[in-house]
Amino acid sequence: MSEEKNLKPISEPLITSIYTADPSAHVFEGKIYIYPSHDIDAGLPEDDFGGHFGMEDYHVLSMDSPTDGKVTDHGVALHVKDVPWAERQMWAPDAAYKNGTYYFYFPAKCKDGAFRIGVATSKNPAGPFKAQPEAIKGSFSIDPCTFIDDDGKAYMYFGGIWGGQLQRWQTGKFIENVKTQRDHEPADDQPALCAKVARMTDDLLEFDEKPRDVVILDENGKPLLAGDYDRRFFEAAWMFKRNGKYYFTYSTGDTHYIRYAIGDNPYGPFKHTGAILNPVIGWTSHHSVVEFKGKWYLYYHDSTLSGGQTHLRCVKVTEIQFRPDGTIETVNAYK
Ligand code: FUB
Repeated sequence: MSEEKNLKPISEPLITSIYTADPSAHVFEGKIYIYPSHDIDAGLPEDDFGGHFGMEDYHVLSMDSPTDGKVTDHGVALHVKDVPWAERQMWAPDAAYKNGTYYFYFPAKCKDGAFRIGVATSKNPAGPFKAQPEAIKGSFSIDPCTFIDDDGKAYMYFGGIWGGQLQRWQTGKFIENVKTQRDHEPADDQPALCAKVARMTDDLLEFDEKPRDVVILDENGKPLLAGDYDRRFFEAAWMFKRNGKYYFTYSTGDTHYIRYAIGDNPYGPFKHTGAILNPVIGWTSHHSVVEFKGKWYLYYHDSTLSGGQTHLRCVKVTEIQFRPDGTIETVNAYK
């Protein structure tokens, strides 16, 4: 990312008192609430499996407006010690609202070394949240995104490859012993691993069906291949709907793009359309897209606040523009 380092960021960190990442933004009670990861230096060595991302808790942030620069940090909303099933690594979360309750979704590693996804609830969008005693049954991997469609049906999109372990669940059972994070990844000429989607139960606490593949098609209508590193799904699923179209958005991980693919229903398939965000300073890229008062905003992170350290990131926001055909103008985070 040396080129980006010589340029000026288009946005400043929303908050500098703590490191934050993976911002999931929602409009609740007329404000923007942001549900980020809370990055810390846990003193863990960088390894092949993302062990250096040793996060222990979550803070919720809020803003009256995405552009006024005033951010409230509501403090600790959930700590790993208060989650009976989780042991470590509180990674990228999301939130949803239904019938007077706020739902907070988060991945964490269990004692067996597998990531699972949990849910915690509160009457307040800023928490504190009380965790359910068990992880969501049938959940695995990382990066939950919960999307509630106009008909009230809710869906969870999730998954991440390499350190996110998606490749270790292809048989439906967790493969425990691997030598590298890429063991069990498909060959380059095979279809890429897909994010997963499952409809949620009415109470938003469990999956209501077995998770299905989120298939992303190329320009010829063929599923993207595992070797299509610039476009294939890696992690950071985020779904939004605009003008009746479903936008499945995600990070390409090791090639550092945030991309989008458009479909006609929540399950897809989705046709790869383009990039929302070009690579940022830092290794990971993770985002959300939200509409506020008729404008659309991209919440994202980079590692500028820590001078480029992979695991110490800061969340930012910028407005995005849609063209008349529904495509998105790609954001360069530095100019
Ligand atoms: O924050 C830890 C992990 O890094 C997230 O779960 C991924 O999406 C990546 O941003």
